Amino acid sequence: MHFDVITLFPDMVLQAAKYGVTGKAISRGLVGLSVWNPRDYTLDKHRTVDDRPYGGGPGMVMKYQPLFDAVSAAQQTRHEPRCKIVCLSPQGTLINQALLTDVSDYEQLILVAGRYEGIDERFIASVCDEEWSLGDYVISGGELGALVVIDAITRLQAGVLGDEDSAKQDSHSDGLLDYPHFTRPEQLSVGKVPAVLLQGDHAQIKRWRLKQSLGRTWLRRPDMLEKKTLNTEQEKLLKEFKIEVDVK
Ligand code: 4GX
Repeated sequence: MHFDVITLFPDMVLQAAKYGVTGKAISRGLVGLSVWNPRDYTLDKHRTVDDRPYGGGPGMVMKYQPLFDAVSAAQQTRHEPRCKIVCLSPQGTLINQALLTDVSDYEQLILVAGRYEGIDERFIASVCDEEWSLGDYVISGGELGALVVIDAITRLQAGVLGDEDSAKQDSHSDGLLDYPHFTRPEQLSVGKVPAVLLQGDHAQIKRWRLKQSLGRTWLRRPDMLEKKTLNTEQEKLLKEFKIEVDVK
């Protein structure tokens, strides 16, 4: 996967992408990242990327031409057949693990990170394939959205995570929340590690973890459980969890 980010703040994206799993994946050549500044594609001496909105109102709007030329430059350096152009905005489809998994086998993802009040609608309508949103809140620019998308998709690329902590084990990958985690010491003043995790019975540990995942999803995210059909084993574990919380 090669990521191209169209942004007025290219250093923000490059610096943030240096850390952790994403940084390692880039340095190992498992994913690629390029940035394109629309200001470099302006044609006037003031290098203008924005202008006042037709119809009036507060704020500025990003102009069509510098964005169009920046995206064209990103497309021309590589000619990947499986390429998607995505604009980050609060008007977009809410992203989730399933959507990001669907696009994880694309060869190129061009992410348009806008600033100001918005982008000329003719650019969104005629150049972008999709509009994606991080969530129902407003941030100051699309860069953090692009970084979230890059991070989440990079984790899904082959060879990025070790086999042990494969992306298949991530919360949300099977439509459930993660189970609770514990590490040393066994005893703290605020509580002890559940006994089942200390006994080494791996079938029992697996059963306990699945029960916790189902129970937490039921307690915290009933909307996620409604979208899922549980098998007989999962139904049984969730019933047990409900009885256990009732007793406590
Ligand atoms: N999830 N923003 C983008 C400028 C903008 C406005 C309209 C295109 C169309 C956001 C979000 C988000 C604020 C980033 C407005 N660009 N991005 N920006 N929520 O709030 O992704």
